[in-house]
Amino acid sequence: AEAEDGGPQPEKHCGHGRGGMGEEVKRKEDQRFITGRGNYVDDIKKPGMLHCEIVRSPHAHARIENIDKSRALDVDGVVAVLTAEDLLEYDLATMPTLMDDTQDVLVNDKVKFQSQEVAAVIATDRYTAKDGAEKVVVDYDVLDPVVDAEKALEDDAPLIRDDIEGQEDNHCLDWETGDEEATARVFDDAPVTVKEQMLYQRLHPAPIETCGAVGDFDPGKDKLTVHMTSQAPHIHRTLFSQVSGIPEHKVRIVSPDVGGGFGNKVPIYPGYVVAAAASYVLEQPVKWVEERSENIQSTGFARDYDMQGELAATEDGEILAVRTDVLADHGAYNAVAQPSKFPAGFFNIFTGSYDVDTAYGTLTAAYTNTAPGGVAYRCSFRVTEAVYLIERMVKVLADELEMDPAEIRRKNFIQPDQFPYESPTGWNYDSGDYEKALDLALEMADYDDYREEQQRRIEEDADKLLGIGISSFTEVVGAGPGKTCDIAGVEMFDSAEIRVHPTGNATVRVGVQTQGQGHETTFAQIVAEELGMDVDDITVEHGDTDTDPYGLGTYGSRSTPVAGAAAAVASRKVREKAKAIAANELEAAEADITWDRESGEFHVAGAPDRSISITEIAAGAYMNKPAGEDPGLEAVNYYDPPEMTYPFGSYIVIVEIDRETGEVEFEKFVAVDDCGNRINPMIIEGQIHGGLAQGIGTAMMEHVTFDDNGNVTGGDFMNYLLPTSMEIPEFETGHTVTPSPHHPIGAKGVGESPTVGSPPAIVNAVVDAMAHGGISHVEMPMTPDVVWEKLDEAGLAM
Ligand code: MCN
Ligand code: CUM
Repeated sequence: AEAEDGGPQPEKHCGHGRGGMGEEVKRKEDQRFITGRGNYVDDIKKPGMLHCEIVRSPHAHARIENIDKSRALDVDGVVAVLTAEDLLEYDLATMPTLMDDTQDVLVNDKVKFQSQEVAAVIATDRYTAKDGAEKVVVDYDVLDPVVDAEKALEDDAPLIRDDIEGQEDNHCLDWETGDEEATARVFDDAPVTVKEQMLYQRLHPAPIETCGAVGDFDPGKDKLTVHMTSQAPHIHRTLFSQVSGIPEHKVRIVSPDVGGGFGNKVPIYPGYVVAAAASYVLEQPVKWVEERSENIQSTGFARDYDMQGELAATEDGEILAVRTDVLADHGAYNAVAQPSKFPAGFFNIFTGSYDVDTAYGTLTAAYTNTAPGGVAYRCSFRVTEAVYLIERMVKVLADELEMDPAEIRRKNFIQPDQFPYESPTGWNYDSGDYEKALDLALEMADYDDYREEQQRRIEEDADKLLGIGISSFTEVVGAGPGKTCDIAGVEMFDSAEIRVHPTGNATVRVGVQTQGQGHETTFAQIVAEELGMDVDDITVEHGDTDTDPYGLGTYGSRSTPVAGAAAAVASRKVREKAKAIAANELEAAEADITWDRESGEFHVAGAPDRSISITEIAAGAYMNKPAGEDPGLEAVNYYDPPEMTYPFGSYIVIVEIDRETGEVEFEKFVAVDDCGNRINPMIIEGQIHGGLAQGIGTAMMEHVTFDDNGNVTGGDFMNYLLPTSMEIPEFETGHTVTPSPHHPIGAKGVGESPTVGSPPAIVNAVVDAMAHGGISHVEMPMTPDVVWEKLDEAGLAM
């Protein structure tokens, strides 16, 4: 799919003032967002619309003995109370998860986590629905819960999944990758080995907008429309159709403006199904929107990987092998949202940016009495965990060998001429120049000066310690290809459709769905670049399965690598057709017509003054088409990527630690990213700032916790702490450009890089400050009390 002119060149701002690739076009969508004119699910109002409130279990593990609806039904304005029994009639009591498990829509027999959905109250307004929900009487036989993955696998642990035939314990799945024997041999013979245990704690994506849906069954048309907070409307339509038995062309999913997704809006939740089912049963629209605590307590969480990392190395710091063993908490169901053939997501790339020949990884996952999930939150399907593991381990090794952590990275990096590079777990990295990114970051961070300052403070026994942390991460984004990546059997491709209208402007429809990433701007920029049009003459639409081409949705930073490629290829198809019309209009032979990227016009070879733009050609396509050509000027492309893309970066974090309080302050925060050719540098910068803030939240504050009775103790914003502008330092961002060789415009994804790359840099910085006291690891979130205990352990507390 190479353009005849080779496509945009790296680092060349080739927007030519029309808002194409590389220009800092202001986000088109922001006008409506900042003037309060966005249209979110909760803004949708339909005549006769009813409201749904879900009754949730206060217990983490309990058998339901009886549900008494009568008092709720007595409440004025309550229209219906639905339980599993009612849904069974329609075969809707359970739903498949994205990993082929079966989850109760409403609990049929046994509650498996606190806040699980037990009944739904439908009423004329939300307050009445809530009043009704309080009057549903549920008798529970409370059982012992287990909320810890390790305890869940002990012999005497209560069995959670007695609904699965033959299931005798809480074991969910095993996974392995790499070569066990070869790795063991290297470890046996290695001059140096290091080992560390680290928990990547349970997080929640916590988007500003919680999840919600408006189900609207139209008996006249026999059609179900569901407006819902969805990162993947098309696959959700397919699943809705499969579960409900309503033919797919009679189901329409609309994802309107979405107030942040971060992975939280990839799975299907019981609330969506209940709203749709209730509207089907009652033949009236039904809205369900969850509250904050419902969102944190019941929808897809992130991480919860307890990882052991090991490195084998030479005395001078050459890494010989990587080994890891993970205990994963999957919650009550296996509801991880990731390509179905990858039970541990893309954790496979745990050898990171380093040229290591030998590696082996194993994972055991357990069921616990906690909400199901395990993917979301800017993670590229477990790459976050993989990057944390390897970047932490490299620091551990550097400290063991008393080597500079920048130096040890440089020594082990995969070199630019080694790409395409196959990792020891069989993954093919497309391109990279890791040393260049690290060097730029070191320079921006005044690395050497800070190292001296750090030493000075140690010698002077200063009140505040200085720590310098590095992370040189490699990401993998842009799933498919379809042959290896699928969601519920549907291959992971993506799509774009372009229609150039008679008056010379265009509508572009894509199979992905923005939640704040600025797609209405950046997809228009790709098309503007490829067709020489002005970005303002292009409208991007998405999120409506009735009109958009099928696509797999936005997550895993796949929109640019996959749908972005589709937009470029579709543009080139339009250009191909436009060429014939240009020849006709310019009264020249088609063979003499060339495309000039600079002017964005077709030219007649040898006659530079004879040129024509797509805008002018559009009229010709409808009003003066050449003989033998079909009318119209449009194209569609379904793009199955040949490979994923591997963005990377180097982050350097410098912290000050107060020896009296354990408080950590950011002195400097440098982020150098490489996402190949850049579409909109300003949007990239915004993505990086947001992602770094979330990385800080991860490292310093966020943790979904439980008590022994299975109560969620970190289930609201009083207890689940998100960083605000007060906790976020100034970021210094930089970039290098290493284009993806297989992507039509050389672009890689970037949306998740900052959240993937920053937590290990932050932890490495805090560890670095205390390394002279013998500290090799600090668990996240690194709240002041956690840090102070480590200071105390190292004899550094004051
Ligand atoms: N971009 C660019 N040039 C590149 C790469 C990307 O200009 N070389 C632009 C894109 O055109 C797009 C944005 O950067 O406008 C992010 O692109 P990409 O990396 O392809 O990621 P996606 O669009 O697929 O977004 C998904 C990613 C994920 S998985 C999470 S989680 C996340 C994130 O984006 N959720 C977000 N960023 C978010 N930002 C906001 N505001 N809200 C969310 O919910
Ligand atoms: Cu992994 S969070 Mo994003 O993929 O939607």
